Amino acid sequence: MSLWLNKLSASVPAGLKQPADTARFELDQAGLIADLKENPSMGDAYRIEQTADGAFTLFGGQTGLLYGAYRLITATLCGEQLPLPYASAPKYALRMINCWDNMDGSVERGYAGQSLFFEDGRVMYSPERMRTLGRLLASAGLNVLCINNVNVHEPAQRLLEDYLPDLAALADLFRPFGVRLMVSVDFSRPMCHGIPTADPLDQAVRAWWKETAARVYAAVPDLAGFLVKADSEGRPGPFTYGRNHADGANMLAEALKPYGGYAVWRCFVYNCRQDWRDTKTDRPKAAWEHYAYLDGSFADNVILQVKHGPFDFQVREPLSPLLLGMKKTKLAMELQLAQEYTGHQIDLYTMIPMWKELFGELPADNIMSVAAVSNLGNDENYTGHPLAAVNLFTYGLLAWDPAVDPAEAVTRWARLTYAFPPKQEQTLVSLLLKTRRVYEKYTAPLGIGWMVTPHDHYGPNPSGYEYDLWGTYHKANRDAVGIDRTHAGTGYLDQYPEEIRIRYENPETCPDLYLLFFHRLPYTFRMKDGRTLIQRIYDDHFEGLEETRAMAAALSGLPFPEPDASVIRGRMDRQLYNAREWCDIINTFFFRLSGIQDEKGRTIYE
Ligand code: GCV
Repeated sequence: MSLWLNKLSASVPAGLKQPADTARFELDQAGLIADLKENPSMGDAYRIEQTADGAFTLFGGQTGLLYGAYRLITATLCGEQLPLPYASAPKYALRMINCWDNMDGSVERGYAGQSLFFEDGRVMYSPERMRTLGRLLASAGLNVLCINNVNVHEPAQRLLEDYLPDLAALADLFRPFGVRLMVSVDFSRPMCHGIPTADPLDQAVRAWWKETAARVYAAVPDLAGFLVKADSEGRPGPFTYGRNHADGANMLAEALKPYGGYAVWRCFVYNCRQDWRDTKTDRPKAAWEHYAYLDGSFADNVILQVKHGPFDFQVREPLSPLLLGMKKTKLAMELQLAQEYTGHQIDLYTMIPMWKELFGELPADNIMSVAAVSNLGNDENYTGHPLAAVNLFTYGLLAWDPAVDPAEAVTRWARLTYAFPPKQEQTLVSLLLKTRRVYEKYTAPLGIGWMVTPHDHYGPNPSGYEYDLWGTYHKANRDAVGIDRTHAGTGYLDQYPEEIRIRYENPETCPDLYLLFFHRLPYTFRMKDGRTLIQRIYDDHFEGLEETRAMAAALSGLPFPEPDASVIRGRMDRQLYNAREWCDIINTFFFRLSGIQDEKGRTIYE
């Protein structure tokens, strides 16, 4: 098994309590240290200086020393020359991983085996693997781990009750790595304790949450807070009581405030029982409609966690307008490392090129955190596909410094993990950086999304969600495809600031890759390069398949060690099959509807 950690040092000895001890150990291993200077006011930040004899002095808070140590060691192992003195501080305060792990051991949208934390309704884990995970997270700069699914099912509610000692023991394991735990909570939980309501303005409910917080923080004093999915896909929430989401979030924030905890409140709220005949409702508009008017009414320890796009982690979505519009509220952008719609950790899909586009558009001030749905599980290599680990590592790097260069980040991961000779490293890095575009080419075209197999979300089914309840329609007919989301259409684009609206509203100037997200267009629409829309769809799909074949050939020439080599080969075979299915099914779907031939005469099935 290859992990980027393997070369950082041997395992961390048991019994370490403080991040600084871990840092000292790492530095001793590398033999680089002259001195560690702890300065609590520096927090996660650090500074590296070099003495005349070449040894290093590291300055930082406890966690700063840890991050500085990892930076120094990775730079040394990667042959990077850090410009000295070197100072660094994270852009985002909470750099979170959200696990969607259930207590029966399953992982919702998990593609790397079973849960690392739970089994058979109990908290159950290997302490050794927890320490490895702690080091994986810390070495990537990540500092919050929410261990249970946002869909909180029995018995996960009891993590704050009879399982609290287990939670405390787990928190002890992660503390040396500067990783604080977080727990997803069930908004209706007071009702299981003799209170007839979960109304956030009810005094008994508020008192119950305060008592709960007091008990929880007595056991886990550094818990990062509670994560909440409310009024979303059947989860309970304040709407039942005629209250809004500020009422709900502020109630939890009040309970957490004395302990420095955050109420992290997800904004994934939409009508998931939509009638496909209803043309008035447009799902991407939902989050804005539920939250934008509440801007300024959230407590200062509430963080609204917003998915990066207005739908749900599709290959291409514009940045959610909520992330741009709520200037008086603390926000976190939510990403998904788990490849739910992007190939299930079977198909290669390196996310950093996509994230760079998103981070590049985020406003500077009120986005104080980032969260990513975990791609981890109890598979030996933690991420199912060994190359999916690049997403965990580079997410951490970007969460620390969104200015990081994608090629540099992927190279750092590749060098630490495999240490290939330069030419082969270059092949691997450029291949990984291409994977997102390749996947995008052979799947749903030009921002339309959703043409996946319903529920499972792997493989093509162009009309699978067309007459369903989820509000995800493309309305392809014999002439045209897509939804008009401009002012003249559903009005979704009106939720954006002027400069962004202008970028997308005219199909003549809208970037090609977003065309079918924002517009309904005839197949004969002329793209900027003169091709018709239908020809562009055919071309992309054939290219995507060809490029997958080329990637398979390139990968097979790389010297991966076992067992990675076999896993990579096996998954690539499955990706080749998937890419061909997508290519042929999407092309056939549009050909049958439009009757328009491929200009290049390639095989499209009747
Ligand atoms: C955890 C999508 C996924 C669900 C997930 C949900 C969410 O609908 O398919 O599995 O539930 O998003 O983000 O809450």
